[in-house]
Amino acid sequence: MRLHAIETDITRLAVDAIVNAANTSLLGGGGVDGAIHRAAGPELLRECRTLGGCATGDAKITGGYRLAAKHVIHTVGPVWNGGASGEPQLLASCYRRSLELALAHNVRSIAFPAVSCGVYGYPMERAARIAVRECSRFAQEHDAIERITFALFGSDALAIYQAELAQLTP
Ligand code: AR6
Repeated sequence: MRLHAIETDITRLAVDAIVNAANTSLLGGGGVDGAIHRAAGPELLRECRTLGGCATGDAKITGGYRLAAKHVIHTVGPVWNGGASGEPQLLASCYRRSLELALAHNVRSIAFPAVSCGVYGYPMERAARIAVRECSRFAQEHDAIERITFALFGSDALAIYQAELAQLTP
């Protein structure tokens, strides 16, 4: 399977790119964003300052600096507000835009956290369905993306993603 889910700290993964669940400023924050900036070192923030922020649903790419990953793809997920404010479309766009950037930068292995599922409050089941659907579609259309890892915190998140992945037809 080119798509798989594991329970891990995403900052430890030696993949071509890890995805950051950032905010529109791209200047750091808590959660996975804080962990990525701590592990990558201050050079990451320096590069982020040059990017002019990022719109919700879009993504931007930087170097990985002190991370094992070569690149960080910063995407901005929607804040959950009940689901009728375009949240599903914006979250789907995060995955697609991240994968388009990956393709453009010869990234063959990429790891995603559960974008929007922390302080942004997106329900994990709904987010996992979108993440798996978008990544699966993209991988089918683009052979250059060899491996997509969902790097998750907690056994509950892992079980939810594994249930989604199990529904994909081989
Ligand atoms: N590795 C993998 N997953 C992680 C890690 C890690 N090291 N740390 C947290 N998670 P969140 P959001 C999980 O809140 O909801 C930031 O302040 C976490 O358990 O990091 O998109 C940004 O600057 C959760 O399941 O991102 C924004 O302001 C998931 O990653 C805002 O938070 C995402 O949680 C973005 O909120």
